[in-house]
Amino acid sequence: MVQKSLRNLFFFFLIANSVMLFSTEPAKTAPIWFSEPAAEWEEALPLGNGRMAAMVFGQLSKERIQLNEESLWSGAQQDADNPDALTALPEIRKLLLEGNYQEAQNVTLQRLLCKGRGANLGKSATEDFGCYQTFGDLHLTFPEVETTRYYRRELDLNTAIARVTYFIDDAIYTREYFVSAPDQVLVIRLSCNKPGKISFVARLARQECAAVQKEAADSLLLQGQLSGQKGLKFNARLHAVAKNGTFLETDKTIAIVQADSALLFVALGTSFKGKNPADLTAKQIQRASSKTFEELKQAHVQEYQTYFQRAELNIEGADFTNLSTALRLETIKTDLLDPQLMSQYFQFGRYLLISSSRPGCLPANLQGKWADGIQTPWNSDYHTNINLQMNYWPAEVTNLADCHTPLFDFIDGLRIPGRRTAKIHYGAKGWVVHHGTNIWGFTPPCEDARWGLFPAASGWLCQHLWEHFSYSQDTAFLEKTYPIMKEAAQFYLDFLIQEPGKNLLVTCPSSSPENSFYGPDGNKYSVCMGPSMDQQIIWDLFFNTSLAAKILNNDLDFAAQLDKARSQLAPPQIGKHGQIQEWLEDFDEPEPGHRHISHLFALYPGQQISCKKTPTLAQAARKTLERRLEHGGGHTGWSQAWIINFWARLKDAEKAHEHLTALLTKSTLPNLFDSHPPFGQHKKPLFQIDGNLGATAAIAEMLLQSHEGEIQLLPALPASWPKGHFKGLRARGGVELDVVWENGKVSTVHIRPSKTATLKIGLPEKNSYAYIYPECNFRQPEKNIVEIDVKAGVNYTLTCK
Ligand code: FUC
Repeated sequence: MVQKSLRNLFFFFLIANSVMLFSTEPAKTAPIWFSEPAAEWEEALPLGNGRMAAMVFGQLSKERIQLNEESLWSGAQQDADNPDALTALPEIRKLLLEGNYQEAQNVTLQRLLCKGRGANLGKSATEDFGCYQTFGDLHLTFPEVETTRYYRRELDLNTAIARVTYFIDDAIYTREYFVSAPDQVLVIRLSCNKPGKISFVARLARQECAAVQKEAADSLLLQGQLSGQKGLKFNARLHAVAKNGTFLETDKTIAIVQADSALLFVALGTSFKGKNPADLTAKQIQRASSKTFEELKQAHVQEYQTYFQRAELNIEGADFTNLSTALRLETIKTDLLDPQLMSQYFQFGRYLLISSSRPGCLPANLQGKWADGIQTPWNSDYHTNINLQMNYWPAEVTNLADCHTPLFDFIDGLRIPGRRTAKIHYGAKGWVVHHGTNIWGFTPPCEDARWGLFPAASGWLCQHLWEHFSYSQDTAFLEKTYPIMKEAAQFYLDFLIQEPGKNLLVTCPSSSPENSFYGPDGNKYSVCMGPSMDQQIIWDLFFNTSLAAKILNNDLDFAAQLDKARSQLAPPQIGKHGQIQEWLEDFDEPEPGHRHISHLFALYPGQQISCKKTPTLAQAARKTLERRLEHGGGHTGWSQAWIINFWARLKDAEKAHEHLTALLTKSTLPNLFDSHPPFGQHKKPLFQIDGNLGATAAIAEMLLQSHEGEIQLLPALPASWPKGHFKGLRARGGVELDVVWENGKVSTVHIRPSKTATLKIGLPEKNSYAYIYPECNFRQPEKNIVEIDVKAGVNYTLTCK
């Protein structure tokens, strides 16, 4: 019944909008909106300035705004490196070389892992590893409301402002919320079109380790210290300014009656890295409250838009903006197409990255910076066997390269503990990190080898340094970060062993992220040597580091050493199902539909496998994917997001679209957050940000690719996206592009090179080149390939037919 009326409604919208269906007017990104307050955290609206974060529920009489600050982590720095590992290493290697997986795994579990409890199976709130935690809540209690004539709660992605509007009789109430980066406070304005209507009580609360005191009629201070000797100290301050209202005398709350409007400021700080949160928050409140709301808002919007407005995407389609976001997500379950929702999802991904990863901040964790509770899912930490890396896949291509920098700083910070781990666990030079880490610099393999033994994570992280250079061509950056890549490579040069059977270099011991195989004795194992993902990551690292040395014209002996070792690495192999093998041997696996598809790293985000350069391997990658999917793969958000990227790289537009739709219909919460187990209240999966960000990168990958030495425009454009445009996407080689397309063909391209170079631009098959302005040296090796010599700083327009 509901489905039927929904269908009728959509039909009406389709007709009503058919006139504007193919309008060329670039639409602003539509807001995410609800017609009711959030009943659960997963329906609230996320705000953030990179460091602080807030979730806005928009409840009428009992408003809750949940607060976070990136450094509020339990735990502390610890020495978890295990000297016994090095003594066990030769024995484990010998056992693996003999094919004794049983014993090798046993010894690894007993002796190679960290001291202590590691990440304690993702429940480390009271352990040394620690856990990212909520800062607490701001509660606002308004007079009880019986009914409203109208209610709307929205997040405007163009301005990063959340807004709640409701009518009670003839009074129109508006609440506006934003987390300002320039002023480092959460700002809330409560207003009404009639005077004297704003009355409320505000309080701050945290479920543990904190106490609240009233500093003045208009100011509260929540202060605390997390448990443990080295537990972080933290402070939250709330300050209120009222227009024409009265402050009441209350205990531990701020109470205002009959104001025309009110402004609230929240500042949050911790003692992480020796900071003084009491001073910092006091200064932030003082500074912010000396400004008007309009000044604060203008500064916030201006700063935010310097990021957000760099890229734009409009995939044209019916306009469903009259439906709430939750309803739109329902509509696509009925097979109705909503390409605009996909454009919005793309911009929401960019919004999330901007709001959780600004320069100078910590990187976005498993939940970006939005996490509720004391024991957050998986500690809301940094998993480095896919999740952290995926968070940053959209950074370069969607023109948020500066939002990538928190990851670079973090990688740099892992070098010191990572060197210790390399030396103590493996007797190796360089630095290493395994499957997961935290803000305290945890680097050894954690509590269980089945997921914790992933020594390729440091190599993978270094790919991000290289990609930043690759997109920007910034040699000063390359020079600065080359030592980090070099040191990571040095670790693998020491860690790799010669596998006598095939006479190849392999990692040993290791595992293929979180997957297991049937050993020759029919039992299930994880510990092995030379899993494909390790080999591919190291290939990538050696290739990039060697190229970096050559570009910098420095360290050429080391580059030669890397080139030699790279040629000896076990290469991708094709197994009995026609698939890319996941392990060095063609093992079968108990879970052929496993969510990790690690052995396709070389296809994405790597470059060792590609349609043009290695068509046979690309075909095997396709088989791998098909096989995973036949067995139920892609059942988590991030796994689905990775799959979309794979299909895009395989140039299969319809499959990419099918999986993007699946992500939106199966793994997306009503506020567009990606979902992932564990399950919360009502057995619903909770939030994890990687799927959002991975799919944002995937949408870009469907529209623009640059990994094969040429810029490919619309390489995986589905039939249901016939018309649209993007602006400001970036390609490797220092190029920014805008593209307009119609009938699935490119019509206009604006090219903004930052480097004088020869560019190769590939158009969709049915497309050909028409004209370029300003004229430049031009060649056309194939009908749909254009080769041009461009000059840095000159803007070119290419028209196509
Ligand atoms: C990896 C994944 C899980 C989950 C966790 C946070 O270990 O295998 O699915 O995403 O990270």
